[in-house]
Amino acid sequence: MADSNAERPLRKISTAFKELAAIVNSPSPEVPVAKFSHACSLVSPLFGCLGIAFKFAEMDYVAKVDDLAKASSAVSTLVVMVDRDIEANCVRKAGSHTRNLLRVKRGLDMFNVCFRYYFHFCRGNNSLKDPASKSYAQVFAPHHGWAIRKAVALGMYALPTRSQLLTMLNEEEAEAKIQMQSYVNASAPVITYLDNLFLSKQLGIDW
Ligand code: 1PW
Repeated sequence: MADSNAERPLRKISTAFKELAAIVNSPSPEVPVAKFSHACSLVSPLFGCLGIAFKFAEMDYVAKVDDLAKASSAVSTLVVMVDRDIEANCVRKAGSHTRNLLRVKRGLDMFNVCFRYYFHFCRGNNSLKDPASKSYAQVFAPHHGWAIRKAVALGMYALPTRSQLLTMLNEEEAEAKIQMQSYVNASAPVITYLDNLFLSKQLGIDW
């Protein structure tokens, strides 16, 4: 049984992304960096659920979200943040806010894809290896070198089972699916918004 007093990360994530979706779906979207980085920080526990092999992925994601949170004290919206990096000519520089934003976007996208695979191909299957491998292959692998791809492939053998994951998320199967679907729906327009932000400024999204 799910413990009603414990944290339920999936619900927090879906609520936060519904709020972001409402902003990006508005006629002139202004996404506050603080609100965006807070929503992204709620996703960090999902990386933490993937097992010890993915500790490095969690640390990398958390560091990049922290960088965006820090940026929010000096810049209001994501557009302003990206414009500042363009002016400073540092968009692609390691550690730039814009570069970190692109990496964080991939993290959001990976869970979006992972949850969708989970629904369509893994009914009744207790392993997370298929949805996790497929979403990694689709979203991150094209941007990672051999060593990282190899480490991730090995980590796939140490993923928790679906039941272990549900226990960590403190959810029953049915409710978890509702919350995952809600994240899939809400994060889609947010991810599209971010892609369009990069493309509209001719920054590209494949680096
Ligand atoms: C749904 C389960 C899927 C599990 C796979 C999770 C793997 C996520 C990828 C994490 C990669 C961590 C290793 C760090 C890589 C960095 O070199 C790279 N960061 C990312 C997020 O791609 C680039 O970072 P940089 O050079 O811009 O600081």
